[in-house]
Amino acid sequence: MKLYYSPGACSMASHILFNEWDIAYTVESVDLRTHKTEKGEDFYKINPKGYVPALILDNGHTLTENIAVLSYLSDSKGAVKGDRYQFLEWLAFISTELHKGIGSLFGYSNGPQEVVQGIKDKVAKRLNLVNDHLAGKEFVFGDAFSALDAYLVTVLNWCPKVKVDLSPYKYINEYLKRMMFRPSIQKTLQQEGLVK
Ligand SMILES: N[C@@H](CCC(=O)N[C@@H](CS)C(=O)NCC(=O)O)C(=O)O
Repeated sequence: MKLYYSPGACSMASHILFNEWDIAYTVESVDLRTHKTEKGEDFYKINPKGYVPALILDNGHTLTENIAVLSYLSDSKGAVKGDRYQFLEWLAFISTELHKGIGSLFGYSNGPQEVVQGIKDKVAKRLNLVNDHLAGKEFVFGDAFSALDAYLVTVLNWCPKVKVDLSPYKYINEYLKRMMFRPSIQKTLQQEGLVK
């Protein structure tokens, strides 16, 4: 399998899973401003959508969209342990509410303050739900690390950069601290050049 990624972007969730589950993989980075890959290819020719993640499967097919890519990786490892629909519910929530909510703040750093505040207020409501959910839990879903943790850690990692204050969320902070000790996460952060 080959993953097209950009350092620290949502594609990092898949990268974490490769390391967590010892999946054989290669990666190639994409410059999301020029849409050129590390090898100088036009990324639009690989993924006409122009965004990461794009996962090239061993059968040559290209899979995009985090919900599909993370479900595929989870299924290939038989890693959805528990109610599949609850798993999908969380995956959709992280993708459409958190990823798209927090992620949209990157584009608005100099945007109108009322727009920025409106997005932040909505994100805060979603983070409150996550915080309550994590009370007394080690992982987002069930009793093992899953794609949901890989994805949640990836999007929470953006918060300081877009000035979303995580200090009010006790359980999220404790969770993040634990997750940051995880070898698969440390390794991925290093491979993507985000820590030394
Ligand atoms: N709907 C896609 C969105 C993926 C996405 O937002 N990718 C961002 C990085 S986190 C990106 O590549 N943005 C560059 C662009 O849109 O051109 C998914 O859920 O996988």
